[in-house]
Amino acid sequence: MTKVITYGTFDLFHEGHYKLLERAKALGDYLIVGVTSDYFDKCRGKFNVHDSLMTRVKNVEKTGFADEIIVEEYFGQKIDDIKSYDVDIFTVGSDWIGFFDYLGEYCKVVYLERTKGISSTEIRNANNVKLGIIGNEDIVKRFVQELACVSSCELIGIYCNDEDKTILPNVTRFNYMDKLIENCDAVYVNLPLSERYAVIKNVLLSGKHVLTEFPFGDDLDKAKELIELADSKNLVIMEGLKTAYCPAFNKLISIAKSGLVGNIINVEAKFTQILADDLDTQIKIAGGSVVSLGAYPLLAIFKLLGNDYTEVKFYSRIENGVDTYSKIDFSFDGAIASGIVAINAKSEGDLVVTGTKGYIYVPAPWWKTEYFELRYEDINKNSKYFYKFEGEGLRYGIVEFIKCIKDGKKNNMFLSKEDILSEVAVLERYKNSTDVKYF
Ligand code: C2G
Repeated sequence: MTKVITYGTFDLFHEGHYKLLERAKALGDYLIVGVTSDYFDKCRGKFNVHDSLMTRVKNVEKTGFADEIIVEEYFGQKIDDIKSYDVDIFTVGSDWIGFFDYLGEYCKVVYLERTKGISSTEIRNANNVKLGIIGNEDIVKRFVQELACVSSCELIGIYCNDEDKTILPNVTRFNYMDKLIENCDAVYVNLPLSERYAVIKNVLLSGKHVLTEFPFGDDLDKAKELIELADSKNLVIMEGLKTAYCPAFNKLISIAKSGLVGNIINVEAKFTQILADDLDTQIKIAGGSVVSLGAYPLLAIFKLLGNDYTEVKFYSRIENGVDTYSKIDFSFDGAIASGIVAINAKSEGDLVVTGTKGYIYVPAPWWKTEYFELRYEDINKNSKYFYKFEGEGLRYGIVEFIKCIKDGKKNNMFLSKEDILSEVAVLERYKNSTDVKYF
């Protein structure tokens, strides 16, 4: 019996996939099809896969060509599969010519002619989301670079009210904000917090989706108004806090919630920065510590312990009239938590989740989580988890934004509207100096 194996994502299953499987089957007697897992696709740079793994497996199954379907989860798995399934022929489309020659050491390698004129990328890109950018904070450059890794999305241009600011080359500059909005389906708003509310409202009233930088705001009524406005117009409104969307952070939350370290009784998250040598520049870049960085520890605390805290207290060191080092303490029913943020002081930027059976340790920078450890009294039980964090991480949020728009999803579980409002409520309390001790 000749055993054949082939692999693919098989997203938005089309004729090219069908013909490939048909010919792969004809190469032998038994066909094994490896369908890539979502995580593996992200690791190999495929970010906008539309269909779920189950849908993709079902579509392969429906063709009737596969005798066996397996999931491809890691680099190097092809060699393991060829050995363990005793495979005679590895085959894949001609777009991969040469790439898999190294498998020739284990079995025969056949490249089948790729079907011309059709691809999942083309299908996905048929209805590209037209995206505009309003603002030109420093992060815009990184955002544009990250956008290049996301398919189904086309950058229309930037509007920036500061004429002195240079715009990235190859990006169209619009002189009027309304003209940009008119030409887009969705807008990424990247402006100082004080200017954001009015612009977001304008974009929503024009019927366009909004992705805004963190924090979402520091005025609860205004935040609610924007969310309700988006809902009433069936528009997506999302906050672009990268950690919320990245794989390792989400695995960490799932593992913590599943009880592997027992009941969670304390969460300690720190994010400290010194971006510039002099404080004035530092303040200009970042603003105060709570408003510029508070969203990160709040995310970790609320995701792990929920939003129902019984008490919150703030401690802030003030320099030049701005909070440069702050601690936010929470009490929950049965747990406590604290976040430390700084724009002019430095300490370890780690995250520690204390449980009744052990703890989770995430080394700095935890907000770009790639690795974390579960640690116990008996060190033999310790385990380490690794997940890739691609580029600057902004792509994870952009992908979710585009997906929500395309699928007509108004809320997302990574950073829901309830999460956003909890964040804003804390920042509003801080702004109004409720429960703040200055030092
Ligand atoms: N294919 C084809 N003709 C097309 C499109 C795709 O023959 N018009 C083939 C591809 O060459 C591949 C298979 O269909 O053999 C699945 O394609 P994708 O889903 O795009 O998967 P791909 O990213 O090519 O992954 O480990 C995964 C494999 O390396 C292949």
